[in-house]
Amino acid sequence: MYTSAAASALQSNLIRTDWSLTEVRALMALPFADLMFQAQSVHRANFDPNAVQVSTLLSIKTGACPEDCAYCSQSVRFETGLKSEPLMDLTDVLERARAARANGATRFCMGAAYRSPKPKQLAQIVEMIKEVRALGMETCVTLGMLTPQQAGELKDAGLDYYNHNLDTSAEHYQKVITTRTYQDRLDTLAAVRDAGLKVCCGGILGMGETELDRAQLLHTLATLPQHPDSVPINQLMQVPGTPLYGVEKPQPLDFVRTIAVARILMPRSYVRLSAGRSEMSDETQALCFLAGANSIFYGDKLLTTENPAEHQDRRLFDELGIHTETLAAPTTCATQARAQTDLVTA
Ligand code: SAM
Ligand code: DTB
Ligand code: SF4
Repeated sequence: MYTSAAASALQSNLIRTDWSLTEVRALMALPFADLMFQAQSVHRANFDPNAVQVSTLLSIKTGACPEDCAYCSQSVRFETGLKSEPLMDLTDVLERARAARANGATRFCMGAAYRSPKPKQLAQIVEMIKEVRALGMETCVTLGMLTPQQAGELKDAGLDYYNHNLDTSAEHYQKVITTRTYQDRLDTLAAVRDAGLKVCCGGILGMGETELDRAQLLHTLATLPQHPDSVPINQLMQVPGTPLYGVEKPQPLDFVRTIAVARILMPRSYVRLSAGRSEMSDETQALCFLAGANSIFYGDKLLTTENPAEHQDRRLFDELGIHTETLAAPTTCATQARAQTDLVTA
């Protein structure tokens, strides 16, 4: 076992999109130490093992979504007590982006509770993207399904990343969402990729899925025509009133395993330890970083649910000797560089 793990680790620079499901399942089933050794080897061959990329999220349009995603606080179909908010004004969005930049975030991710954006909404969001970019930050938006033309408009606006998650396996997906298909998701991902945007695509653990569903999700992600540039792995934030409230939570070590396998399958992708950190111990998060996670959402709110307080993350990073990534010049400005230092040292 040790020999085969070590042999695979030697391949740590190889980018493959032809993984078989059998290979993915075999990785999932490795003894923990062998899995972590492979994941660390791949991680160190491709990234600074002590650097983490930091993004901040903002819900720019909240609630009243027509879709029925069984995990989501924002679906109009569930009584979650969430207050709906229309699309935010540009000035308010910019104020939040400046604050995120001052706190050390290099990427600003704007999420909207749409099935798919209407032309007028997209035009307003295009302005937000242009102005946030002008602040020297990377931009990411998640707006639901897109046509190829809409993806092109976002690319022309200067958008860096589009987030569109596959969430789980194709089979389990039908039990979680009935208002769109897995193929709809894959079609939007193709439109985004073909427009030349960077793809942010991952999933959620803790939705009643099996280990096979998790392996199938990772297999689908790792066999897309190109690996997603960013792979968020979320743990379900259980929202009272949603159908998935009360479902059994993933075992922490199974979550770590999933991160490790994602790292091995997609060596050069950023693997983001996403939603759910507020319910994880420092030790679990540390194991996730050891397994190859190298990106987080920073700031005390995700879209509608909570994230660890900023001072907690600063303390954890300090304890682990983690530093946050800065953007390469010329986009990095002096304020941002100062804020990065603050984030690590405060
Ligand atoms: N409406 C768009 C869509 O679904 O693509 C964009 C916003 S939606 C909130 C973005 C992603 O957030 C979802 O695809 C899902 O992966 C994640 N998400 C939503 N609710 C979540 C929850 N309660 N826990 C963890 N992740 C969640
Ligand atoms: C992703 O994978 N996770 C983020 C982001 N992409 C858009 C969203 C997490 C949402 C958690 C539930 C909420 O705050 O509403
Ligand atoms: Fe709507 Fe997105 Fe929530 Fe689904 S995940 S209900 S599409 S906001």
